[in-house]
Amino acid sequence: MKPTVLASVQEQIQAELESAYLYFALALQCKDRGLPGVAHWLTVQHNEEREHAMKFIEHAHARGQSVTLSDIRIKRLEWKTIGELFRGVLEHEQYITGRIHNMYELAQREGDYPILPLLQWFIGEQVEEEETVRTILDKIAMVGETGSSLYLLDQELGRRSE
Ligand code: OFO
Repeated sequence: MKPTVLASVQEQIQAELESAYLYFALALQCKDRGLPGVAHWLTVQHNEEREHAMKFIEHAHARGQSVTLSDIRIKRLEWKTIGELFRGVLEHEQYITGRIHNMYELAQREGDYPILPLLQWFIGEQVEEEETVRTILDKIAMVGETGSSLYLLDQELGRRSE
């Protein structure tokens, strides 16, 4: 593997683990604020992010590379309403999408063909992730985010499966 591509994989493993940490922190905040369904949704998201990190780790290992972890940079997301929370989640996912696209461009430039199918998978995954969050934001815009609307939304998000 070219050192530049391996470095981008290392950085992305870190970014995925930082996403996991962010969503877990938000899940705990939601639990404290009486939103168990949103907390569940975010915990499932946290698990997915760890799986994303594992996909990159397994790819590096399959190609005989070793992976080391650096310190987690803690990203904070300030929110008062769940609309603010999910807008922050969408922004974060758009940032991750940009990173994946940059990795794809780099891998193509460097002629690292073996990683392209994995990155292609992530490109599709990011489309799905952004769509899921946009759908939640659309619902919030439609029904509001207080009182019984918030209660029902919390229930619905609590049904997310792993
Ligand atoms: Fe790993 O997709 Fe979200 O961050």
